Amino acid sequence: MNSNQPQAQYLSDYLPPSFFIDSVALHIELAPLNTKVVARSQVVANQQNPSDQLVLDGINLELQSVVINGQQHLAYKEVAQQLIISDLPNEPFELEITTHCSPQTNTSLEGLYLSDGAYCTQCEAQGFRKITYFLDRPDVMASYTVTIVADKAQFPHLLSNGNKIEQGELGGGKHYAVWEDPFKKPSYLFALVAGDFDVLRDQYTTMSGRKVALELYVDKGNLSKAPHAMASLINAMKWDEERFNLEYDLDVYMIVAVDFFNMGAMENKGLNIFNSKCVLANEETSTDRDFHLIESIVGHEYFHNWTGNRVTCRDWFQLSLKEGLTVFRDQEFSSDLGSRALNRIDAVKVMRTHQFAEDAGPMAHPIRPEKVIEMNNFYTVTVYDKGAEVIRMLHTLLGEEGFQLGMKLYFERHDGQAVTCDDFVSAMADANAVDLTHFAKWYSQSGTPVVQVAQKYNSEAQTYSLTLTQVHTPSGDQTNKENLVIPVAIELLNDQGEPLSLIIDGQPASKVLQLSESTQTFTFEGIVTKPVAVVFEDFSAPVKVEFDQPLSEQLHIVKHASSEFSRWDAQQSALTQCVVEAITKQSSEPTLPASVIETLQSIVKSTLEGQEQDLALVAELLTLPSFDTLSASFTHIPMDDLIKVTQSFELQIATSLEQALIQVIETFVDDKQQNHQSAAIRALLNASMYYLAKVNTASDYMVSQAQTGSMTTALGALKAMVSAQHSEALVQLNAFEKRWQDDVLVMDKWFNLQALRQGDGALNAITELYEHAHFSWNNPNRVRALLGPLTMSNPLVFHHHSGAGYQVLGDALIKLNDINPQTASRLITPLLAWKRYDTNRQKMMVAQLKRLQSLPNLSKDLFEKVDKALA
Ligand code: B3K
Ligand code: ZN
Repeated sequence: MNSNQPQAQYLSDYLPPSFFIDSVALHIELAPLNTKVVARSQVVANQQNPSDQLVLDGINLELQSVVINGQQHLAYKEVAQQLIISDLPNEPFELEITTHCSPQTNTSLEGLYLSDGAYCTQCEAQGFRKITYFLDRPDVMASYTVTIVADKAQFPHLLSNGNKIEQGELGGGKHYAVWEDPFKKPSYLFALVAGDFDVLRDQYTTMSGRKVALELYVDKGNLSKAPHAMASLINAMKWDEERFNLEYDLDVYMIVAVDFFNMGAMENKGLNIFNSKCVLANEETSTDRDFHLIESIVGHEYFHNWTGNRVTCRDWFQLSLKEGLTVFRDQEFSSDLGSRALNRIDAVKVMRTHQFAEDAGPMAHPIRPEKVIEMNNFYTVTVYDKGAEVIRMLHTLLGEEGFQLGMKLYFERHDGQAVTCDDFVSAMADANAVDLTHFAKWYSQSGTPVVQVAQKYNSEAQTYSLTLTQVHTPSGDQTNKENLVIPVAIELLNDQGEPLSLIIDGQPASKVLQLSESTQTFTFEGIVTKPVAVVFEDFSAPVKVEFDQPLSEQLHIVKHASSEFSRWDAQQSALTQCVVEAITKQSSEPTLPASVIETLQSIVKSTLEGQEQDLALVAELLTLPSFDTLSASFTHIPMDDLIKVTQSFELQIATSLEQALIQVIETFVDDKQQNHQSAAIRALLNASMYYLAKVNTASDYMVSQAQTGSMTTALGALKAMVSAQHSEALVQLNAFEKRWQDDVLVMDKWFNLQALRQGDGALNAITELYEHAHFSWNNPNRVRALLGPLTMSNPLVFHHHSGAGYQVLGDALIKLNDINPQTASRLITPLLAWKRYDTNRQKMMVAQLKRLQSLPNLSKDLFEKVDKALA
């Protein structure tokens, strides 16, 4: 192997650190090109893994001096992103390192950088090493005292973790603040912010009566967009007390919104830093999705205070310890506050659209990865979302009470420690006196299991049997697979749609069957007529289900299942089955079966008659599975057929529902209020407009929504018009741009819509937007707003047989490789799946991957993915 190639790290090589840093005092003098950082650390040798050299991590730092116990120290060398210090004292010692760094030229947005003139940091996973030389690993936990010095007029707010213990004036217009964090933490939770902000203040009294100051820092002029995030924070604090008995622990909780940010947000202790897109909202400029997303991300970062910060990860392979668990917690938060069914639908869409694809491609990895080149590449849907599904399965198996007992024991054992996923599972097992050894294999096995379901009804014996078989195929990273413990929640419905009692061996049976062997049969007794089985109710395990269930049974579930989620799920599988059959049969005129159309019609009819409880669920029931979800049914994606069939089915639905949908838009009116009921109406109106645009009707209504509707319906109308290539689409897009040109976050929505344009010339029109005044290659929000939808949600243009779409992505990745490797690495995903396309497309996708591979300065981030994809 070429020695210049980035090296992989392995979970199996974990060793404890040779030294600990108990406390560190940072003195940081901010300057755009030359920030001075003095780090004074108290260093103690770790007798468990002794070494006579102290090896510190550091990237892009200019070293000024190394001082040990007050004496200049010269026994060190700087090599490839490390500082190796030798001739160390035998006793604990004080190490003072002075370095310079350059926030202004740091376009990676990792470490210390400038966002629109404000200093901010992003240290997870390994960004602290861009600020100072340090033991930048999560099992080194220190207490921090931070002094920040900056120009007072330009940077009136100087923030860091913990509590402010001092502040004052210095000469030359400068001032300083000193922050102390009483909780020991790993370096990835360090944060610093300096800038000029508007502040929204509030207060929260915790369950034990402590008062916590809440502060939300936003760019000047944005205060009107802060209240929703503040309300979400208060809801999250209250919810975590009520459901998990967890209370906040510092005197202040700060959130800062910045516009230049690689991800959604970051849970730094006491000082969360957020992408402005995930904080700022008001009723005029934001969609219902935005409001929901903000609530869930504010909750997520808050919940990390216990699951992540108080108990953190021993090493980065354990990332799911905090992320899977915290996603589970934020999903529960959103479900307790809003609609459980819709939250479940959202979560399952992420699994089926993105996670299954990841598990089927070259980046497949277990939720606890075993081999990593660039850690930032592992903040994945597998670690986060499949990780949350694994936690959810534990919850399903142990029940709420058992799960909470496990959480309690986990905190009793590990508060203040850096631990492993095994520690978490042990706490769950011990608190419930159960053996979870077999279950724990979910942490080490990648790939999506398939569960085959066979049903048999015996009318004489009045028994109904379900035979479940688990099948595991080798994934890109792992050939040997083992059987897993799979919870299979079921419901049996009679022909009236009523749920039946479950009796096995004469005893009432749990509705959660446990499949742990290769094949098991479960036989239910006292079943007088053949029932309809709802299997994997609420997606009780992250698996693909193969069940040759007749269409009529699936539609029976759509009508009658107790779980609203399962109604939607059955509808999705019925529609998927129709798409797959049309493609397999190669019908020249694919036709949706009449029974499917009738089911859709009856759903709209009962909606109009006021018999459907949740209109947002109706909107979901009317919508075809996404292109990516449908693609998951094929090993080789029949691109052109899939596009043809879905377009044809959408048109058939539109034609047959046209009159009913016109009635829908005439009956339901958007009152522009922020509550679930109003949001549900908007979801239904958007689903209706999407179909109506396909049959070129209700144009006036759509134009009026685009111009005067709420942000949700305006975007719904525009999306409907753009994807139907409606004659008014471009005129309305231009009008929208004029109206919102001063609001960057709304302009991102406009970029989203532009990226969905169809037809000849669409790709050119999209790339011309690189020159738009609002577009910037340095800002991940702008890049993602344009290239995200183009590459992920516009298959017709991106996968055009000319390969022009792939070329556009290749060009963008080459540019971003220099500017911001993390953003590049997120955008490359569609190219990684090249093996799933036809030979012509394969060749063109590979050509782009090879272009990247040949770059002399290919980042670790892209290297890891390109290398795996081409292996
Ligand atoms: N923990 C951060 C993500 C950090 C990503 C580093 N590339 C946000 C979150 O999951 O809450
Ligand atoms: Zn998280």
